[in-house]
Amino acid sequence: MLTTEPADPSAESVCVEHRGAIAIVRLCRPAKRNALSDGLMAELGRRFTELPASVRAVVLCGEGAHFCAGLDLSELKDRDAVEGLHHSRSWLPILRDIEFGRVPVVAALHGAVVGGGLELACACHLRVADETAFFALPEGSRGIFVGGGGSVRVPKLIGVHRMMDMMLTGRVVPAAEGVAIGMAQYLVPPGEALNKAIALAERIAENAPMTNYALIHGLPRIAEQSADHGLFTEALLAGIVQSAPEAKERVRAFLAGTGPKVRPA
Ligand code: 1HE
Repeated sequence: MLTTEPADPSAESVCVEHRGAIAIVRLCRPAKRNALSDGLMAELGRRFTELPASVRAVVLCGEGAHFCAGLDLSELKDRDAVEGLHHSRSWLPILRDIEFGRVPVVAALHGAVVGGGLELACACHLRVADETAFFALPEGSRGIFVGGGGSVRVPKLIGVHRMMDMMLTGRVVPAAEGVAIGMAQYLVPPGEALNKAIALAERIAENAPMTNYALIHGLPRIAEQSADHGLFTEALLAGIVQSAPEAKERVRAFLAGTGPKVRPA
């Protein structure tokens, strides 16, 4: 069943559709290429924190010809250093709630995925790019800096040296190259990013919720721990996840010959 929840007309536009266990969160400001105004960011944060418990995976996408043109440059005011610092930090809890929320988030990318739009995409767990997608960090040419966690999240995907190149030279990375260097995990034909992202989200939603939760909260943290601490965290998560009744049932089903087998790709 598909239900559409109209966005609050007084707020900047973010729309949410529910399809069974999947929520599709859409940036709906195509006239401004889904530029991230303060209002849109607040609405995005609200939409993610208010997802009902029935949602087991989310798809994040953009309306119109582009995923997202980044920070709304028309709101770049004459801020002093302290105001600029606080504005930048105002994005962080919103992106943290996406990255470390309750459920995995799959970004469906097409057209421009630039500046803050790329930072937003990098807070998601999987990224699907169609062949029209292009990645850029034009902050260097605008005289500003990344401020939505990009300097932390982007190098984890593509390495400091590639981010340095994108910011120093304004290099625009096309979709296929973006996938090859780790910016996104999937490359699909033009117009297919949303369908592929929904298919992936539906597959993810079939997993035991506690396994998904352990993955999105555990893997990034373990990656930042020492090997010894990481192995201990892993053992703790393994113990908790396998103790869920649903996990026991899944293993029993496989042993009884009714659970799914792993097939060659
Ligand atoms: C905008 C924005 C925006 C479009 N803020 N209004 N981001 C950038 O530096 C990217 C700036 N945008 C572009 O390079 C292009 O607009 C696009 C490649 C994304 C799309 O091009 P196109 O030809 O489809 O659209 P357009 O004609 O350039 O833009 C349509 C309208 O959207 C136009 O407004 P209009 O009133 O004249 O119709 C544009 O002004 C408006 N628009 N992008 C405000 N970004 C946490 S720190 C993050 C720092 C950053 O993100 S820096 C990167 C900012």
